[in-house]
Amino acid sequence: MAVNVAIVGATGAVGTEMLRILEERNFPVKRLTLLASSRSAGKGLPFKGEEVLIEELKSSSFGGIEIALFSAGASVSKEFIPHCVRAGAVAVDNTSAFRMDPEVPLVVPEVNPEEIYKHKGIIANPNCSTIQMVLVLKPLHDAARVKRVVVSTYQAVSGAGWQAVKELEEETEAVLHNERYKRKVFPHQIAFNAIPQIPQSDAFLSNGYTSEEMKMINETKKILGDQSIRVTATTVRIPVIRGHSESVNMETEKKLTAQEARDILSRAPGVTVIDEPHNQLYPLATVASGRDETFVGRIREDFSIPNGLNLWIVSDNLRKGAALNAIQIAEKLIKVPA
Ligand code: NAP
Ligand code: 3JN
Repeated sequence: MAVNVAIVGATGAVGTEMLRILEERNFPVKRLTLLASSRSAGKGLPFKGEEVLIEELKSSSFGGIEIALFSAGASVSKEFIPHCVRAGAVAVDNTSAFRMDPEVPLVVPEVNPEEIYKHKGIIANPNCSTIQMVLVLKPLHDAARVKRVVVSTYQAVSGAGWQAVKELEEETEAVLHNERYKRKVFPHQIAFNAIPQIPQSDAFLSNGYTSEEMKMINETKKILGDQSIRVTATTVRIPVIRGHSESVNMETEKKLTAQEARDILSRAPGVTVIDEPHNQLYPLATVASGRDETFVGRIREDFSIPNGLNLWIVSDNLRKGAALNAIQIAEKLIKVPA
């Protein structure tokens, strides 16, 4: 059954990826509406060989829309999703606006698909760093109950939007040519650097964490349906364009050997194990970029505690971390087999 689909934030890093994935997966689109700010209204974007005109987002934009994919920031979602839901559409929201609302399912389709059907008009897509981590944690949690997670991220600049990608490219050129560069996005030089502050624009919270770190902590517990899991996170921006990497240390109730974890993960949906360190094979951002799977490797026992594992997890932040996950939710919503 074909449906009327809208993309809100269609010109953005996530929005353009949504457009590409709808086409790639041949999602049954009856009518496609592309919405963005007044800056983009009147321009066009290609979809299935045709140019689709971009319209300015308004409260009246949702007539006849059945599924709206939101990716224009949390404040836009807070303002416009109520209009969208009143017009009878289901909003799949890529922003943090409703993620922790107890009435709103927070979904990774391979992990908690049953939540999709409990929606009351809004389904939230988790943060990119959370999605790739819970895909790997879920089967290990089912097998051995995860008690504690310590995660450090190495996040690509595309997670901060197009302007951030442009800044990395331009600043890299400037540094290499010993020229001055006026930054607009990051608080420090991102070229040849690592910045332990995500998002770059937010103040640190009173507990010393960033909002990205607290998103990972709170969203993981909600998606796994277990508030008792202890999670701590440090999120870091690195000069990579695409593909978030994560070092995850976890403690389980039941002992899992590295080989048992490898076997479990090799059967996990959406996960691909690359773990041949002696052949220098492990997940890399360059390998994950443009791919749908989440890659895991460097699987080894943490010998400093009785039941510990270390893992290295890499995924394309714009695909599984955002656009693909949202479209997989929409597919399940209209019951299209993936
Ligand atoms: P981006 O490249 O900066 O694009 C922003 C998009 O939002 C553009 O299409 C922009 O339209 C549109 N927009 C901005 N203000 C608007 C307004 N007032 N009304 C209508 N449209 C407006 O950013 P991005 O990386 O795609 O991210 C967009 C949002 O997606 C983020 O703010 C975040 O909430 C969410 N996101 C989620 C994840 C995740 O982890 N799941 C990852 C990245 C982003 P114009 O081109 O017309 O300005
Ligand atoms: O920085 C990244 O790598 C991911 C960024 C996600 C993001 C950026 C701006 C606003 C979000 C998000 O998805 O949590 C938001 C937001 O919606 O609050």
